[in-house]
Amino acid sequence: PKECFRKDYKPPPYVIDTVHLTFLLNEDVTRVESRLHILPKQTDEQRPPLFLNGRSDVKLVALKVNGEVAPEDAYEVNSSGLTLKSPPAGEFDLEVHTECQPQNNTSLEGLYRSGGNFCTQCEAEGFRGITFFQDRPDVMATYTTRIEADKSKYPVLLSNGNLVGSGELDGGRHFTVWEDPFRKPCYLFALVAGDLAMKEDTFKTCSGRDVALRIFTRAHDSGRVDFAMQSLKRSMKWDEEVFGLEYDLDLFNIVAVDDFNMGAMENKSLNIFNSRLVLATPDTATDGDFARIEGVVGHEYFHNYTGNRVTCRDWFQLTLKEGLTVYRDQEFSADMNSRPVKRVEDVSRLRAAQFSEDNGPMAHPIRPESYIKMDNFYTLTVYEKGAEVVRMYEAVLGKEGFRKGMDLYFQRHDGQAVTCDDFLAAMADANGEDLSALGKWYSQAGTPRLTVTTDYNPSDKTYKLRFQQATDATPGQPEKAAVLIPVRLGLLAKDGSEIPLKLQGGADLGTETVLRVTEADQEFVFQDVPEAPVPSLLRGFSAPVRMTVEGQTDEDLLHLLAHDTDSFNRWEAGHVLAKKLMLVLYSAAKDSNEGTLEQRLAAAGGVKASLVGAYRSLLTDSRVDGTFKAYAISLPEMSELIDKIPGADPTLLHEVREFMTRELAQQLRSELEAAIKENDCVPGEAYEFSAAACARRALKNKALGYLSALGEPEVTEQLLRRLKEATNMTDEISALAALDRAGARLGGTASGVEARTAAMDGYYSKWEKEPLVILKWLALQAGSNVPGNVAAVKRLMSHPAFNINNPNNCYSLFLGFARSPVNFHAADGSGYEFLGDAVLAVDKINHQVASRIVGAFTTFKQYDAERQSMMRAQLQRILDTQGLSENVFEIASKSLK
Ligand code: BAL
Ligand code: ZN
Repeated sequence: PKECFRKDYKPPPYVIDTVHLTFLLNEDVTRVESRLHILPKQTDEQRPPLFLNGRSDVKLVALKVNGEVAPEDAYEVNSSGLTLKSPPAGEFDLEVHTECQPQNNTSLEGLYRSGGNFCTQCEAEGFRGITFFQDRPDVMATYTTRIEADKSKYPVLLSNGNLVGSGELDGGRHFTVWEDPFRKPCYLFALVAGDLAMKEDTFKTCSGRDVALRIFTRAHDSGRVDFAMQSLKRSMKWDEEVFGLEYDLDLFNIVAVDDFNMGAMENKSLNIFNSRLVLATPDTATDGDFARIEGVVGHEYFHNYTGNRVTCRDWFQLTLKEGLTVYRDQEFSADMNSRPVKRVEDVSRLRAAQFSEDNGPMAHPIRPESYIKMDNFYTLTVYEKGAEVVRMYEAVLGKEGFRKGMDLYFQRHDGQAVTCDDFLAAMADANGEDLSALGKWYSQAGTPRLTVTTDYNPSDKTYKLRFQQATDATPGQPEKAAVLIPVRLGLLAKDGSEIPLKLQGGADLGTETVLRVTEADQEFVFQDVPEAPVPSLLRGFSAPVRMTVEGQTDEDLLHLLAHDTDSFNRWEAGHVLAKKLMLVLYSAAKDSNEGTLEQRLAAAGGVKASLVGAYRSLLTDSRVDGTFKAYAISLPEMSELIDKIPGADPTLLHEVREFMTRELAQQLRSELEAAIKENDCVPGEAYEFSAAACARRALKNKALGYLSALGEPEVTEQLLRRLKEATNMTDEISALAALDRAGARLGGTASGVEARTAAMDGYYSKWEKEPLVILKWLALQAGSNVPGNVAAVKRLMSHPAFNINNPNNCYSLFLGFARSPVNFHAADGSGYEFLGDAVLAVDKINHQVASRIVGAFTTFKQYDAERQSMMRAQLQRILDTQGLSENVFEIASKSLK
């Protein structure tokens, strides 16, 4: 396979100015006629051949140059594209007629079928699966699209832009014509044809224009789009208010499809969504689902400017649009709901998953240097770390400075395909700042470690903070430079108040400031500090680093937990406290073989009174939001700790976590029961997706989750009753998950296991006609820690509810399974073998989905020697398989390097 490098970028030799597409959609063979008006960039003498990317399942049936059929020796076609050897002088028209069979396209890239309808997915390089084209984002053209199809089967025919024509054709067929006035790269092209129901609304923009908003679904789903529609309207308003960005066409369409590799796609004015991110009613979707729908609807809408109007020059720049748009959707969700909760969620996700990506064989900078398959770089690093990098501009420049930078970015680059450097330059120039130190975040992989030492001098009342930063080597990058780390901070006095900040020889800074740490080793000295403070550092997680504060005591953490004005750092203090204890208990469990695990952990001191006390005070603090409380009493995820445990045993770590959960449940029982009572549903109460209502459900269900870990029959009975009586999916699935946990706790004993089985069966009978609801059931069973569950998961593969061709099914079952520390990491290797088989089976159908599954093996270096070798063996087995896709090859081969 060929690797592409960022350093090899060359501008396209030809400009495609206009594209006229005609789709003749049929059940067997679909014909695509493309007419391109092409402008050369060089003089006629220097004209190079014109290469258009293609794919082997797209068959060329005719090629015309300036209206004349091209002789066969004028061009060459192979599996990667078409070369026109000597393009004519000056501007010219090229007509490319092709045939394809969307009904056989299981890759779900290019033109394919889902649920009997036609749809497309072109990002990153799917357009070449529709027709031969310069398939790269810096070729921006205007598109006119005519679609012809059978009218009864496909009454709805959609593409980008405005509808400019429609009519009847012979043989029961009809057509529509769409014109998109905005230049766009081909990855933003979209087409949908199908029998779809439509819900319509309007949005009046800030300049008074009415925009028609339409959401298309299959008929039986049309009652589930109200929330997505409201989210869209809120997004449109928010972008006007916060960034001054007004929607630019009179129509905005969203189509929900069941078979979709990604979450959603921002095609110009015709967003296509995975149905799980559009359809929601309280009985079928959880609070988490509602929040994700709001965030993703916002995300795709925000791309209209950050991605579509200003796009990427090449795919190495993907974070330019994705990091920025994730930052924008995070801010939107924070403004719509609880800002502190949103920040805790985003940071938790980053640390649980992106940090391990940054620490593994696929580590790459947010702007990668090379790829074999671009699809493999739609990663947490490009998206989530990319968003953190954007957030650092905000930390350094302030909200106003950030907005000035955004304004200049659009002013300079509207209608262009640009680079991350252009973004940095706009931010810097708009603020008259040298931001070159931020530039290193684009080119350097790995998570910097920031070590902080503090020193208070009572005699001269100075307080010294020393920051040392280092980044571990990552594949291909042995040496690392220091990066700019904005450290937002405050200093707390003994009474919990904030100490005014003044750097030596500097101005008063109020009670919070952002220090710019740029050196490998750097000191800052504050003056007039009346007493030894407790520092509150990296407030709001102002940089994506792993921070260690030397000498930080449990008392310091409890002080921050009680008094910090920064809610993120309050949460963080409890989190650090729990992490420290979990590591101590893990070592105790690992280092001794005497007695049962329970006895060893108890002998090591069990769960410390300080943590119990901290959680108790949080639970009973009436000022704290319920969702925030639920997060604050959540023990750290395994993936967050594993970095600190060389050669970790994931199953043992899981057992330690379960032990801590049980201990906390026992010791906090009365507080947990009170939280359930106080936050329980009021009979007859209607579901509401509001921060307050979500907070009540979150805390109640967290408390129930804790109690379920005890595996007591009374709790199980209560959960069964709750499962039956639940009036919304949040409560229903929480009860089911808690029953699963209780079942796992009880291992082979009858009551818990029976209750779990009965609950799973009951849920299936209730929801078997609702594929999205069944996804949760698949994921719960697949991810269960009931010992020996791999056999049950294998059986699920032949359950009528499971369809291996559907990405959501694969994500629920296979990625769900990979989340089980007990079964994926089973000591006998059965879990690894099962997942290896899954990768190979799925790779025959859908390369992108297979490469996401193989990703589960890339963390092998974190585990003990036996598991490492078994995981490596699976990667090797996969790599040795004939006919492997480039997608899976890239991940497996880079992992084994
Ligand atoms: N552009 C791919 C889907 C998304 O990030 O919105
Ligand atoms: Zn995006």
